Amino acid sequence: MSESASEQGHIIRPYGDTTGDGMVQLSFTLPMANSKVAEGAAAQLANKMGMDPAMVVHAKSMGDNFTFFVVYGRVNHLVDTSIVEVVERDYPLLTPKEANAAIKRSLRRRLVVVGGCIGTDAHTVGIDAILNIKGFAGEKGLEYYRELKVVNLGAQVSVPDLVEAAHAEKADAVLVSQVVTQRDAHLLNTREMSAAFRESYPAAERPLLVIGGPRFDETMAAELGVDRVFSRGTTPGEVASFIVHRLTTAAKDRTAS
Ligand code: B12
Repeated sequence: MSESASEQGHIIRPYGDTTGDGMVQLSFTLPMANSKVAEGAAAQLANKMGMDPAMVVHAKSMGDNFTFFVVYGRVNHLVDTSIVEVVERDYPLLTPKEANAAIKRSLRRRLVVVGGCIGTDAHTVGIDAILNIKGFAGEKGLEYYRELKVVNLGAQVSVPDLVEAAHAEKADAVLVSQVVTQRDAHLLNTREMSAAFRESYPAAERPLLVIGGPRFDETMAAELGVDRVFSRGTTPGEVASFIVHRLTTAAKDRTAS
């Protein structure tokens, strides 16, 4: 480690027992019955991943032929926090009152939001946390906002049905949830969805496309063809603030030009 970098505080390493000891914890499943050999295999995998020493601290059978492991051990890797890339919030957080006022002022009508889970995904708890009046993490959902009209289409909505609903409702924003990530279904479905909206709308009239789910990488918006990606722990207030900011700024830009 270069002395100046560590002195500046942006080079760090993990710790478990004592500061800077490099200890981390890793969990995974191997397709083997629980046994001494399976534990050895888990330690070998952890070693190959750079953990040395690697201690198997938990092994639990998952059915007959699978074992879940937790391995605790030391890594020598350093982290440079000055080169981390994340999506920072680039819009102000509004209260529902402020969001309603901004919509009224710039759109002079209610802002329409259409949402749902696409593909075969039936995990509606996440989108409901954002849309339903009861909300999430102590915040009311978008249905609580007087100036928002929310149409929640629920689970397993096909992309053509979503596009049709967006047209029928004159949606300003479309909010889509994808929780299942097996075989990258969330990425494939999102790309299909964004392509369908681009095909169906002239560029200037396309609704704002927002995708969310616990295993999305927030830096992937452009690659997926959407306007914003939200990940785990998102609150309704963040989503409402983003939509209002983007759509009321766009309305202002249109008025100015
Ligand atoms: C509850 C649950 C179910 C319920 C769903 C009920 C319902 N109505 O939603 C039931 C029992 C039906 C179910 C079924 C299945 N499930 Co399930 N389920 C879960 C579980 C335990 C919790 C998910 C949840 O509700 N989280 C709480 C919400 C609030 O969190 P969230 O979804 O992350 O949402 C937040 C953010 O991500 C974000 N967000 C989410 N969506 C959106 C959208 C927008 C627009 C925005 C802005 C933000 C946003 O905001 C939310 C609030 O912060 C998870 C495991 C887990 N602990 O996460 C497995 C899990 C998701 N399920 C899984 C699986 C495999 C299945 C099944 C395939 C099982 C099976 N073999 O049948 C089926 C699939 C059914 C289907 N067709 O989709 C796997 C997925 C694995 C993977 N890699 O894809 C998980 C991870 C469990 C596991 N470890 O194996 N499941």
